[in-house]
Amino acid sequence: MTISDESTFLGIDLSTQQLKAVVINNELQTLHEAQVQFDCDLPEFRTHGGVVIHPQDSRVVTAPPLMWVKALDMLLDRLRVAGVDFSQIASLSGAAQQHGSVYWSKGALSKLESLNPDRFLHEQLATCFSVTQSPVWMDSSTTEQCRRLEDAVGGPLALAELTGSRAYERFTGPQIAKLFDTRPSTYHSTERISLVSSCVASLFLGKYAALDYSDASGMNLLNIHTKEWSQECLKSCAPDLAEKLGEPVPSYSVLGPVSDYFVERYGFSPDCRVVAFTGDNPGSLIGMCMAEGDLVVSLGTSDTLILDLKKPQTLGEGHILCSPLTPDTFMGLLCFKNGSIPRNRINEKCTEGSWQIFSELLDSTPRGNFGNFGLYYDVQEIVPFVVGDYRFNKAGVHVSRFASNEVEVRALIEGQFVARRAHAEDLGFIAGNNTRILATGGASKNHCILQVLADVFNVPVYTQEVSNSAALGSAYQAKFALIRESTTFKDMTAHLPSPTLVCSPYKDAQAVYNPMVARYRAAIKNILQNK
Ligand code: XUL
Repeated sequence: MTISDESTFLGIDLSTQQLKAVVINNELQTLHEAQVQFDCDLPEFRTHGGVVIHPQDSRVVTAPPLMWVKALDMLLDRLRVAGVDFSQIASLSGAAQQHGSVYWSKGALSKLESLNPDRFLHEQLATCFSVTQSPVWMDSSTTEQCRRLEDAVGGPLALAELTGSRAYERFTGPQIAKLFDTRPSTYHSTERISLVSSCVASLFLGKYAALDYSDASGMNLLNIHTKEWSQECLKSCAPDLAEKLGEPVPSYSVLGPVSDYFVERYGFSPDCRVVAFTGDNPGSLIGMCMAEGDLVVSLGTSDTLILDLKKPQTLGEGHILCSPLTPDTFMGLLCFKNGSIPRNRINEKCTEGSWQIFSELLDSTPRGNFGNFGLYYDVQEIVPFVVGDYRFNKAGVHVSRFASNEVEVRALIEGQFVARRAHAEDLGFIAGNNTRILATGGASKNHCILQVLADVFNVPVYTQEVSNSAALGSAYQAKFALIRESTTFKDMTAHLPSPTLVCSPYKDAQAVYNPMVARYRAAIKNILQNK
């Protein structure tokens, strides 16, 4: 499709709790947004926070793929009501929560290829999933499969060198291995395995969409250097896996035209192109328009850090993913499950839920918190693999509580950011003169929290008026994929407003927080040894 001044681009983001869409114009300005909240808009699927935590084993966390399908029907209806002219959309792309897997049963492809535009998608695809509860990124039930995969390739570091990560419980390879171990006949009755991202792309395409390199890097299966499946890894997880996954493609690939279903039901142009979907973190990297040296810190349900890396480095913890924008570069990713979960709990406990008082308490304590230090993990953390509350006084002695609410509040925020910094440094992050932190996510609205972030990293913190970086990034990718032969992403986005400086570090920040990072490393070593 040729792009005109009237062309628009659609970006989708299927996150843990909701499905969102943004439509932008040719100048990359937002025209329309819509969203569907899984818990309240689709209560029949009985999710909490978009997921089901299994009562008999809380490490098992899933979501029904049919709920995501039904959400797409609703989202498109909401866009229509909002006045979106679907015929102007030149291309669309999307992002989704990473690592989750969708299992299509035998015969699903022919259903996808012959969708009837008079009926909802969820009615027609109701029997298309061989696994009705898809494992999602919050699942941590595959430790056994992780060890087996690491052993198969020569240990955790060898796996990290090959696939960008040592084995992680939520990664798709160990998840597929668990399905094969525990339900082999279900595995065999599966004709295709999608990531959550490529599942949504498949709906738009009306056939199975290829996985993109960036999201495929979150599976422990892709050789991130050659961009091919690692045969050793596939073999260790399950038989005939290559054919169930299909060939991965660059994230900016145009996969084909939108399916007739969308043309006839919503009035999409038959020329509208579907661009490969990717993970929400790669999508955010695009949406935040990261410049060299930037660190994106997203403060949401989970806290995630994104680094732009020219070269991958072998690592103990954290992830290296193929870049969604360029063929030969990489991105570093760290994901901490205990982001807003402990922030909300400590806020409830210390202020009965008032963020205003929380901020006042944080501001009333000095940097360094009189030597008190705390780490709070409500749920099993990914990095480090610990759970529980740990409080230490000035003398480094383990204490069960702090003397005041203000000390507790500061201990939480300092402890979180000191941990984020230690692991970012392990991943290759070095604060230089031009380094900026681009903060996003719910807690980035709180300047007192961002001041602690600036001080701990000793780096200025900026924010952007981007409420949903992954959906916006997908809309940018939709356009970029059509014009990348003739321009760079940097040029395409050069006219967009620059991020706003919100906090600069205080002069004494390094002196206060460098020792605290060392203290964190020692505390974690100790906690892990005494587990
Ligand atoms: C990244 C991760 C999460 C999900 C959540 O590794 O597990 O950030 O992508 O959406």
